[in-house]
Amino acid sequence: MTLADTEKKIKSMEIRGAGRIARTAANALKEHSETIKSKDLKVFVEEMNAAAEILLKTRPTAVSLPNAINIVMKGVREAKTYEDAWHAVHESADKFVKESDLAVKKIAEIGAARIKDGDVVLTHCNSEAALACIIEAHRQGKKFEVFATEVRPRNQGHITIKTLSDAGIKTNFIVDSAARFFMKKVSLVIVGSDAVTVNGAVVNKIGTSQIALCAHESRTPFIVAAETYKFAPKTLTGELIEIEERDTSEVLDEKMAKELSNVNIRNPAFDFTPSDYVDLIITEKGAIPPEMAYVIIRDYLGWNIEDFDR
Ligand code: RUB
Repeated sequence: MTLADTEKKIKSMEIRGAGRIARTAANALKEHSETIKSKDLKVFVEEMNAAAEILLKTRPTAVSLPNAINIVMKGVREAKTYEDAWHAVHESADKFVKESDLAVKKIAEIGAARIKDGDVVLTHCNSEAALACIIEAHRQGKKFEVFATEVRPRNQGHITIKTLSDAGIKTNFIVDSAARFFMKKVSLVIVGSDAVTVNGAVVNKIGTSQIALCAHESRTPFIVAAETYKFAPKTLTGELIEIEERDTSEVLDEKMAKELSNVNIRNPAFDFTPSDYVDLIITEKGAIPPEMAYVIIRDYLGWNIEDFDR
């Protein structure tokens, strides 16, 4: 796949979900390095930086994207020779993809342990990490059922119910606004994340925070499955996560929208769930309270305030 194809597929959401976006970007940088004809280090670094910039702009919210790009580009920017730079891209991209797959497997093991016989699990959107926990619990023979939301406007819930159904898991499909209606029946909410901030707030698909609020109201545990590369280093400086606002045509038919001259259509793709509504974040390093997000960013991802230009 060319860099332009990858850019298009991420922007159009043919490739979507924070983990997949990150792995695709790492692979895209590796593949792009093979198309660079020059063996001059400066030219190579410039062309790789340009590719990284293009990928960074594809979607603004999923922090896994800049984190993956930083991991792959670190060795390129530090290399003293063209050969070192070329090898750095290949090694770091392969390592990132491998570790990302392993992280999801580890999260699945830890998350599955939170699901017990008789549970009713609600999930929102289509998260590979959250679904991995549910599918692993089912593989272990636990008997439970799932509520999956529709996820307007892009209907990622359709992908979720197909995956759950194919896995043989009893699933109820509901519209997003029915989450509170059914929350009394739900014993556990599991969602994924596009970003976790230093204060433990979780950024995920629009509607997640409403579900968290309902779960809080009915004392239903709300857990988040998130690899450590979903944690956002730049929030150490107080910087906020940009919430992507997508095209209004996803929400309302363009013809109808044109007729409604007094109607302003809004389409934020993600929202923030404050740490108060999050019981646990399951990472590949273990299940942590959201208050430990700072520790993950500092001690595990290795970021300090000094790493940012002031
Ligand atoms: C996807 C979404 C997912 C997270 C986590 O949004 O909100 O819950 O990305 O997914 P979109 P994963 O469809 O707009 O990309 O666990 O697969 O990384």
